[in-house]
Amino acid sequence: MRDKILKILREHQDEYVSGEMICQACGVSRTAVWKHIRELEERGYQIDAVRNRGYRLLYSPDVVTPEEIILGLKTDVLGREIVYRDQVASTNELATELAYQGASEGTLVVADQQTGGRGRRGRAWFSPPGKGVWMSLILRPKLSPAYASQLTLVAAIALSRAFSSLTGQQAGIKWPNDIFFGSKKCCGILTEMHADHDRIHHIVLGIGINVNMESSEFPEELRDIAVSLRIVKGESLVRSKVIQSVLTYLEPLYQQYVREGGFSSLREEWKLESITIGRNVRAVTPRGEIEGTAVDIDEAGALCVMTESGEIVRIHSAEILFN
Ligand code: BTX
Repeated sequence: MRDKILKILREHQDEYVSGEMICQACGVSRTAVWKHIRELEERGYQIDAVRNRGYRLLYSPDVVTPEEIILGLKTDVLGREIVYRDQVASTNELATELAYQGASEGTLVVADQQTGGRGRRGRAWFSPPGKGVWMSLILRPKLSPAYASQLTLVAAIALSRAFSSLTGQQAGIKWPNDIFFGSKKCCGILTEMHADHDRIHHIVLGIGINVNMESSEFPEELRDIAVSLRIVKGESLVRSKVIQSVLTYLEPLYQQYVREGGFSSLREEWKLESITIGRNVRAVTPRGEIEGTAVDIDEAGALCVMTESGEIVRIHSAEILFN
């Protein structure tokens, strides 16, 4: 209901909309309308209310609530259900719980702040309030578990494209799960799945995006390695629009990944967004370090590194450092 009222106020931003008109459009009482208006105000919206004239929206805050994300979202599946929290330990954790409870394909879990945001291998992900997009999508692709980790690569294509388009600057993928501008990271992806031997039950695709932080707002240890879309663009962005853009770029790529059975048909598109191929890298793997030049990505998404001896090593999981 709040979504509907907000939509009406948005459509008439330059004029007052009578309480009566809202009541009729929404099929609720005047008292109910007034209650929803109060709730919107509590969430930071400024709404002018004038006797005998009605309501006018003066200001919308930069929030990542469902009503802001839904308005103008053009996807069919991704983000059609949205679960929002002001604060959560980790959206991946909450999304996992909801997935086990049967949440539908495409459900988006989003929080203003994470108190225990995680990266890979138990690392922490800095997720302060009001500045970033901390979100997880619940996906249920009918694929074998072998393809699950490839979803990270598919999402990376969408994110890189979305960020380039939002900022006007070229973003790029650092294999496997980071999006960079130049030598600094603005986004990380954490894909977690629940599967049995032959099928995926669900994948939680976690995405953390630094949107509006200034350099000084990053903790000391991240200042040299992290960047936000705002720093790159030179002006702040509306976080709900960032989410909409990501979902819009991701949906067709995700559908292709499901239809074609994995990442391989998207390999060339991944390469166009990559900042990894052609670089001298050090890959820190569970079985030791490999140094060489990243020369390709294979059909399964493994990074192909040519060592000094000319041997090509396929790397499936590693920490990549640029030399
Ligand atoms: P990663 O393991 O590849 O990267 C984690 C590393 O990135 C950290 O050790 C730190 O050096 C650096 N780092 C931490 N926070 C930031 C930040 N805000 N910006 C840039 N660099 C940072 C990457 O893991 C995957 C991160 C996924 C985060 C999302 S947020 C929504 C969802 N919920 C959740 O708990 N995790 C995911």
